[in-house]
Amino acid sequence: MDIQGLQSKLEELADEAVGKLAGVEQKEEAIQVKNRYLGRSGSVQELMTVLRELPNEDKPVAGQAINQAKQAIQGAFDARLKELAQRELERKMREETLDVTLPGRKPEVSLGHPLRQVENELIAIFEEMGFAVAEGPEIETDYFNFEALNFPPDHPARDMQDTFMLTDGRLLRTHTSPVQVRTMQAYELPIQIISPGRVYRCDSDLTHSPVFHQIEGLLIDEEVSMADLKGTLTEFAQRCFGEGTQIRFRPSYFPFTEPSAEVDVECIFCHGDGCRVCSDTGWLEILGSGMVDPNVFEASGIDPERYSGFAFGLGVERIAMLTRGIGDIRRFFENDQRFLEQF
Ligand code: FA5
Repeated sequence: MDIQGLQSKLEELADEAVGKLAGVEQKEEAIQVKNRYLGRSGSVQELMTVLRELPNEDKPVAGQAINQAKQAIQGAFDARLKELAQRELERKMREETLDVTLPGRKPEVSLGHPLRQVENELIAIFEEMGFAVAEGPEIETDYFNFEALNFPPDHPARDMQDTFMLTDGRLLRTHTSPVQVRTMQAYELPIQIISPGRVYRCDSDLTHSPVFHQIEGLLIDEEVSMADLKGTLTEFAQRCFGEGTQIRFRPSYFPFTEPSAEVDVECIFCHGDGCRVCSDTGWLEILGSGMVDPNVFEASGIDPERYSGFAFGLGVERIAMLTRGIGDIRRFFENDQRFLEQF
């Protein structure tokens, strides 16, 4: 092939490549076409062998012609890629339009589980009244859950709380009262603590759950009397259920308090008139309480001649059911989104 032949072949190849590139619809296709002409074994590259055989005086002109053909193909390739990218952008903009006039979506803000809300409210009330928070383990020994709380072995009072036993002899605590003992043994007197936490009993119906939450209260000092217990719980009830709320004490029995009392609050639904929730009594039971039994003091090395104290234990679910108007305790543990969203 002579120089003229080479020039016209190059023009022909360049025209052909430019024409093909103008028709491709995909980037990958464009790359294939370009490689077919400019790749290492592409048609333009093949003509380099012709260049080598030309007389020396024709070589610069041939070189220039080859470069021109390469530039024309490369230019058409770049231009086509730009067009394809622009087209893709326009398509996306058309399809992914954003209507800025649509109303905004509110982010879902969780205010916590209703039980946690109530527990936090109760803790805040007691903290304002001067109680500090103490905690204890959920897996307990018989000693802390029963023995040091004046439940002798085989005493029928142990049946008051159906216990989940572990195979190693330990148990899931049946109440938060073991924290009383742990606190008496670890803290200096005077003591004024509450202890919130999960407790477990083999117990299940509309108002009883096998896992539930209690808040224990304990105050020990010199000359603490039943009047202090009544004053503290009255103040608590008014802060929790509203100004002027009445409470009453009913004699009861707990091995670790003497005397013991169950505390009822004036029914927050009928204010004492009698309704379905309070079984027409006008009162709702909310907690157990009493003066710390001298045997409990002695088990923890506290002199009952010098010190006295009161303790109480309330059920968080009970208060949550009352203040949130919930009739079935199991609702708290089912994690039904429709229920939880109401709080
Ligand atoms: C006790 O657990 C005592 N430790 C409370 C106490 C502490 C008395 C300090 C004296 C001094 P009782 O078993 O009554 O007492 O439980 C206290 C409260 O826990 C009850 O009033 C009730 O509100 C709640 N409760 C008891 N069992 C369940 C249960 N299975 N499910 C949900 N709440 C329960």
